[in-house]
Amino acid sequence: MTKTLEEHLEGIDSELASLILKISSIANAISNELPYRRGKANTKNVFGELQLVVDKWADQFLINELRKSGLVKTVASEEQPDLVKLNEEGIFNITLDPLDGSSNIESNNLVGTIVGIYKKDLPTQGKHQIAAMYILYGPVTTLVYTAQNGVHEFLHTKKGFVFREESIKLPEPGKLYGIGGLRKDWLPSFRKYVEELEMEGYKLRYGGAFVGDFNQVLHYGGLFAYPALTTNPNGKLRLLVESNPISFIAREAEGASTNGKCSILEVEPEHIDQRIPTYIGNKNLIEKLEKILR
Ligand code: AFP
Repeated sequence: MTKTLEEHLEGIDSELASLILKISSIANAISNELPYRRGKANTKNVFGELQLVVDKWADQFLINELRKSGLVKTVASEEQPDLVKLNEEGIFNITLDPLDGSSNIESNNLVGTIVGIYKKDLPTQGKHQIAAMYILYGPVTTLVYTAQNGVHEFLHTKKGFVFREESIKLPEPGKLYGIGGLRKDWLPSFRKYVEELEMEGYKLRYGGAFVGDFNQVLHYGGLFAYPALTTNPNGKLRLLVESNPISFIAREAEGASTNGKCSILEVEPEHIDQRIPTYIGNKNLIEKLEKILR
């Protein structure tokens, strides 16, 4: 019989397992609301981006449910200007991108939820995560998690999340690349590197939701980047809520990440809304890229 997420989590710390299960149950509720919570909220987040009704709702819903769980001390969310304190006795500190890629809602492309889990106080380096996960609301809702026990994927079915693949590793050689920002704004050295990837047969696939674009790299191998731009040296992605959890999952899947100089997981955050140039993928591709960008 196929294992459920709950059964798969039996081997890990019971409080961490409860937290991952709690987040998985919330994800289902979010996916159910996507057809109904449409339109713009006429407010901006701390990054100056217009929020959607569904961004704000998902953020509040997740925070309220995490508060009720009693397991979480503090949350850093993409939709909140400051750290949100939940329970003084909570064990975990969480980073949250409640609805990554929400501008994809209009065109019914992929969106997801990204979570980083820490015991240390936030903000701190991504290497201090004890677990990370994402949920992808695609044709099938899937959940990917690591609790430093490999990277595992589950499919949402009538029985809840059921096991799909264990100990996923980025396939070698990779097949795909997906890169954000305008090509004219990429650094010339990076543009040349991408041209070489194309010559080697890597195919472009870019969907505009980090969680979906990374999920392709996880399954087919290759490179995802939201690079440093001549117009914006820090790129677009948020270190705490986006780049760190995905870098942590990539490392567990035998991939790597860099900001151009070092692993993203080593970067000491200076503030919670810090952006970072983000390059994630197969180790050999990241090593080659670092040599070019350093
Ligand atoms: P939204 O949540 O505003 O859609 O942004 C998503 C995101 O932060 C990340 O998920 C994507 O990789 C990136 O932005 C896409 O940015 P572009 O729209 O510039 O391609």
